[in-house]
Amino acid sequence: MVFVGTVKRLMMVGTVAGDTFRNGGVRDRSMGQNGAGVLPRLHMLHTCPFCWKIRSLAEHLDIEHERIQVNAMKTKKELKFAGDWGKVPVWTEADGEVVVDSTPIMKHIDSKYNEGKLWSSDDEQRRDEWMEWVDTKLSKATIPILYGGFFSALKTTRRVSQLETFGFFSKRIYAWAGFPIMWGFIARSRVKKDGRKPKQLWHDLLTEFTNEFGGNAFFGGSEPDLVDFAAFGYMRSISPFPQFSQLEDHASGMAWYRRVEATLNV
Ligand SMILES: N[C@@H](CCC(=O)N[C@@H](CS)C(=O)NCC(=O)O)C(=O)O
Repeated sequence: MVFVGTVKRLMMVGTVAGDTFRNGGVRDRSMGQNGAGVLPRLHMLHTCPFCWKIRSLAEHLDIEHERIQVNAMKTKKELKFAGDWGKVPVWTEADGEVVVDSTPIMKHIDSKYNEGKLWSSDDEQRRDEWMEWVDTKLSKATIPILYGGFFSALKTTRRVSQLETFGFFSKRIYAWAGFPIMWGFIARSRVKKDGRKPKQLWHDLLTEFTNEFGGNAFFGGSEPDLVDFAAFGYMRSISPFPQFSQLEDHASGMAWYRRVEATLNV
């Protein structure tokens, strides 16, 4: 039983994609143990792609907030204050309002701190379709590029064990057991299913996305919008890893990435 539980946790650390985004939204307004505070708080994992969406948006809007890096093996326990959700990112307002699920959190932040300007659009159908595209296609491309090959997975697992907070034993278990699990079971089956090499998959997705700009600098036009920040967040989550260099030679994708990056207050 303990082993099964450990394996399950290992599989969840370091990018678990594929959610349907249906359960999100404002969770509760109670001021629990982790409720009220001075600054808004972001419970996160350093290597979680969904968390990078929120970090990037908060940096763009220059929202002062506290980041709490949860123990990667104890997410459920450390996020108990958010009900049964059990996943990062979780955003907690200073008044105790808890919001879960990355895209609903982005919409919430934009609406509360920015009058909803980044989500407002003349073409809501296009915006919604592309947000869905970003949240399914780009989110699913993170595991293959990080874990899709033997050496790639080994490098990623080492880096995750350096970046995340673990206990003494779980860090070592993760560094050794996380690698064959992520590589063997998850990433390889995704790569096989898609049929393309992970780098090619990213390049195709970046081409498809930037082609949609219609000659503009961003998806949102002359300024980035929430769809840009969601896509940017997924791409940025690869930046702490050596595999990011595989994305750097996609010219239009990288030019867009740098343009979005230039709007952040970091
Ligand atoms: N749909 C969610 C997915 C969040 C998610 O899967 N987070 C992962 C880390 S990348 C997690 O916390 N997993 C822990 C678990 O499932 O127990 C979102 O967009 O926020």
